[in-house]
Amino acid sequence: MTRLSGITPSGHAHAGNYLGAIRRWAREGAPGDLYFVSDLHAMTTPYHPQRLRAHTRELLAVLIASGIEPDQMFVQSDLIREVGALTWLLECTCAYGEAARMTQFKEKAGKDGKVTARLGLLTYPVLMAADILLQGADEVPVGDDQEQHVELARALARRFNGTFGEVFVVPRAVTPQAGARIRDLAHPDRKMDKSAGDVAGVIFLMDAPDLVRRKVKRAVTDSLDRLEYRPDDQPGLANLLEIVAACTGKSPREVADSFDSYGTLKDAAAEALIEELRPIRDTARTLLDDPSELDRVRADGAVRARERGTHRLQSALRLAGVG
Ligand code: AQP
Repeated sequence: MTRLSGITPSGHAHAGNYLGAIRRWAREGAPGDLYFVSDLHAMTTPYHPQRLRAHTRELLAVLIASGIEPDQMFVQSDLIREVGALTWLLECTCAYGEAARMTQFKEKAGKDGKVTARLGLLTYPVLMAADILLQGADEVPVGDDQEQHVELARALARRFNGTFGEVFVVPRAVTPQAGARIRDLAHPDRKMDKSAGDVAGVIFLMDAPDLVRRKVKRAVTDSLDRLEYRPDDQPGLANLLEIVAACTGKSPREVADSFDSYGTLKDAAAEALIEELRPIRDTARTLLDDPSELDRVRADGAVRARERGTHRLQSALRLAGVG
């Protein structure tokens, strides 16, 4: 069984990515799982080319440093010819209305979306379908916001198979076990985000320990001064408790019971994060300082991912009457 998960280099990887997703991939992943850095997905809104390249390498290094097997990962753009070709076949299978009604497109495109949004923002779910169908993924673990896109991939796979001939595995969206959902320390009303404009409340995996301490010290809590786990009433405090819980394996309530002031809890949260992230940061830094190892993993990953997908692409092209 093949399960496919992607992570977009839309910024530096943060503690939320790690505690909520990457760490689980490393600990609970099965041998058939595939992980890819979805750099082409980061191009649907304005971006900076050098930064995109650097974030892509950093994410690859973080995936390796986290313990995911290097032979299970690849970078999406290394397959741009295959993925691009399949995207075109699928775009010619997809109705405009199907793409235009995607909730994420409507949200990200905004009010004037139809006029000013990049065409790639509209068609990106079809690119995502191509990623999934090219690799023959059976399962795609996604949050609520991406479920609709996997539904589209299912619809396109069925339609293509029905119209031209059986070639694609019809994928299933699966909901991953609820992991830690880490909030922005400075704005606990929103999740920790790679592309946040204000990074004061975002703990990046590559942040130095002193910077982590400073960011956690300034985390927004509240004025109730009551150390209880109440996510609805005290989201900032709950976030710190969840962070310590995610790092120590305790429940947030147990963590709340073991502290008697916000100050000591913040110190513990900072130290827990620093220790949890230290091995990832150190190994990722070593990999980034020695580009040859990272280049080798990347090149091998590209070869394997291409081998997995090429026969499907060739069959699809032949059945569609081209190539
Ligand atoms: N704050 C978070 N807490 C827990 N898990 C999180 N993830 C993202 N933010 C948190 C999980 O990380 C995986 C990869 O995410 P993605 O690359 O698809 O990015 P995203 O979900 O859109 O959120 P980001 O990382 O903050 O990026 P941008 O700025 O582009 O929105 C996913 O499994 C996601 O759930």
